[in-house]
Amino acid sequence: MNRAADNIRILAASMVEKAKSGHPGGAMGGADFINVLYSEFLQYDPQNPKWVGRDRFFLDPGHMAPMLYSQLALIEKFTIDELKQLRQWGSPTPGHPEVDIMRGIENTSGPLGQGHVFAVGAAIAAKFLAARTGNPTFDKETIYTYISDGGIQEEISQGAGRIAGHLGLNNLIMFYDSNDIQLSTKTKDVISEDTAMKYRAWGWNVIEINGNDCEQIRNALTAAKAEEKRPTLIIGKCIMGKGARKEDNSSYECNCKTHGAPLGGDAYKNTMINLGANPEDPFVIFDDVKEIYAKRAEELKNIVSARYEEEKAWAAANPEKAAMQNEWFSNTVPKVDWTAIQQKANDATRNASATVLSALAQQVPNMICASADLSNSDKTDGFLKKTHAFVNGDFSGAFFQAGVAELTMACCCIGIALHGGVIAACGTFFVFSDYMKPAVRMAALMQLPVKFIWTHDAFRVGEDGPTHEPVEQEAQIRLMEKLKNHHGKNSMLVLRPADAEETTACWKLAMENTDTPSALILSRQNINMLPCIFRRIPVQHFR
Ligand SMILES: Cc1ncc(C[n+]2csc(CCOP(=O)(O)OP(=O)(O)O)c2C)c(N)n1
Ligand SMILES: [Mg+2]
Repeated sequence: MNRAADNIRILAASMVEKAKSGHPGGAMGGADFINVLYSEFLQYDPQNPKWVGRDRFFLDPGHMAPMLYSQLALIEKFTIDELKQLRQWGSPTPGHPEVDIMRGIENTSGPLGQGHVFAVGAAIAAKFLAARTGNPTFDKETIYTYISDGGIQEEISQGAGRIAGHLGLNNLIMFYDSNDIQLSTKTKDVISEDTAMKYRAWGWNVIEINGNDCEQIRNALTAAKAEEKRPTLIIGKCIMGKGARKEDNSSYECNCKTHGAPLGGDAYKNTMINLGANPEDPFVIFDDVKEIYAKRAEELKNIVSARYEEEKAWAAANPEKAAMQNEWFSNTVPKVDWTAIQQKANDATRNASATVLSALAQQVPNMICASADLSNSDKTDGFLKKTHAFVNGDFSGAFFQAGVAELTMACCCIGIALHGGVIAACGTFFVFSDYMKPAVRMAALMQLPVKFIWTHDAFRVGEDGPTHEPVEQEAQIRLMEKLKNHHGKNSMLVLRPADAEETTACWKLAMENTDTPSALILSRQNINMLPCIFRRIPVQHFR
């Protein structure tokens, strides 16, 4: 087992060395955990990466890409040649991982803090799908995530910790690579909280281990999987740059310098020798390591086929639900009777949105709507009134009360979308889109069809004063809209309906947009209907 972890360390350090830039230290420290996870716990189908019931692994610190790519090379998702192209233009191994399910990368990561909140969203999606479909596979799914000191310090971890604990997401297991080192300082220079106690206070099951000890990692993961009520945090004390040596062959462990630079020259050579590699030919997967993963591939065949059998039995007993589930996961546009939606003349567009949301709640069974404690103001309550909110132990509703945490809410919605099978929407005041932009940007990069509902769109918010008046927000979001994504399309679709009828049409466009995020910018105040000669044209003709 240690050989496999050393193999990951060797590959990760060599990738960075070859690229002449990157982050070896964290990757080398986290290798033991990721190796135990992939060789003994993570349940996935090597032949079918998009299997809906697979366990998912969400990386938070994207700078630890070399660890993930090396691990994925051990399961044959990347070739050695691809590892050699780390951080090169156009390569499949960019400096920070970009979502690619076929290669086993569940999320784009880079901005610290967001990745583990995507995992919270995915865990919510799994609970929701289990409740909606009754398919036992969703109850068996485990969402793993890996966080580092940076993510723990990011404010968003407060929202994620609160929500996962509050909702009792026992299908979520988070490993904290606690290596006492961050980019520019030792952690003790900036943090003195009791992190374990913090997560316990949020209702998590917290296990503290030596993060480089296979046996302890294994036991912690086993206990975490057995946990029935709470999310689990495994705090692993890890050694930054484990196995690294300096040019004089003294220890290069626990050193800030290995965070973001190649080990370099003789330090690199000494490290390779120390880890059992040939410095002249380091890009090798050892035979005994191949054996470990070949054995796991065999085990996975049995695990997966048993799961498929179970899914088949469920589908045979529930053919309608099974057909529905297939549609949900194929990203088809949901069927909605748009013509039946009756708007009130001269209504505020947020109210018109509520009318649409009410229809969506009834007609789109795989939709989750969220609000950051403004549902009665942003009018997502149109949706809420037709369902009920998630509570600990009961995910039969479809409304997610996120509390006052706009960025967390947005990231959870992204995680829901990443999980697949579920459409996510979330609302707040437009002015607070400022708190969400980092996530909107990630949704755009990942081309996820999350719907952002932003109300109180103008200076006419009035009596609340300048703090609540969105003045420059639309210019910002329009700028993001027009940036082209990887497919040459606008990064997002931003819609600002001019009256109640247009609100229905805009919601239709948003629901039909399955490959970028959409935003609806809506008014608080009533708006006169446009004097439109086309008013009688049915809404399905709007394009
Ligand atoms: C939101 C955000 N802020 C800052 C950075 C830049 N950055 C990358 S890694 C890092 C700190 C890393 O510390 P840690 O997470 O403990 O990783 P380690 O050094 O242990 O590998 C920082 C500040 C970032 N990627 N994202
Ligand atoms: Mg660290």
